[in-house]
Amino acid sequence: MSHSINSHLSQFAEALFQARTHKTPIVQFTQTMPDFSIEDAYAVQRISLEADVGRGKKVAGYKMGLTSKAKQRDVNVFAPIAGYLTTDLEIALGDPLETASRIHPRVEPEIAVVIKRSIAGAKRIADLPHCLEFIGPAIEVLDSRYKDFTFRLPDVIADNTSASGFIMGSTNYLNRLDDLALLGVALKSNGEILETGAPAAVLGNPLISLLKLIQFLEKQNLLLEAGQVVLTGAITASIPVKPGDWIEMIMPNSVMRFSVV
Ligand code: OOG
Ligand code: MG
Repeated sequence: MSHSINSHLSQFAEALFQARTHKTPIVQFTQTMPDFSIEDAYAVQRISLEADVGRGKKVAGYKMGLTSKAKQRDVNVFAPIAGYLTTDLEIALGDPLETASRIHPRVEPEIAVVIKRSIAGAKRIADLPHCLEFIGPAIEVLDSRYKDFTFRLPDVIADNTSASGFIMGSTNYLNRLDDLALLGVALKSNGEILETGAPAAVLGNPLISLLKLIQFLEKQNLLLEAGQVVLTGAITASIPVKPGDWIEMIMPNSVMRFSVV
């Protein structure tokens, strides 16, 4: 990390915070600073997390992103990324999604987990199920703080992977982990199916995404703890939403519906 960039990291976190607060998108950092690195970007994300905690927010868990080819193609960035979730980002199932507090929101279907007991040293999928309380459908709300919802890899990492909200479903697939990867997902907008997929799109199995997150956190001496939520990454491309839309995510034994206002 060069010195000149290092001194900019707090300013970058502040610029992203201002963009989020005032709903004014900013120019991608990589446009003006081509050597802005992935390491710098995670440092900006870390500064934002600490600032959010300083503002009284609480960490709800973490998210993986760009874990499916569909998503990677969607935003033209081809590597998995991780971000954090705060409790205020959760939207209750059935509540309307507000656009007024966002710049250019999109939604995407995911598999989420809730942790039952701390997971340390997990190496294989088989190490995970007994540590989970829930695994099931969730919808993530994204809102890039960059102009035109475009970015390169370090930009989107710095912007906490576009995190803007999440809605947890209630159907628990813990007792059908064997076929979870191949359970169908459909995303509808105003009654029309816009995206379909299966959780296998996420690195072959969303639990592989969870393993990647655990390993990423372990490098920072962090553990997933009981009650924390993890979004494993979108199964399909995201869809833009606007006031008046009616969104549905359908999976076996699960329909999640909300309106956009
Ligand atoms: C980046 C965040 C990606 C996912 O699930 O793939 C993400 C973006 O698309 O803005 O959350
Ligand atoms: Mg996502």
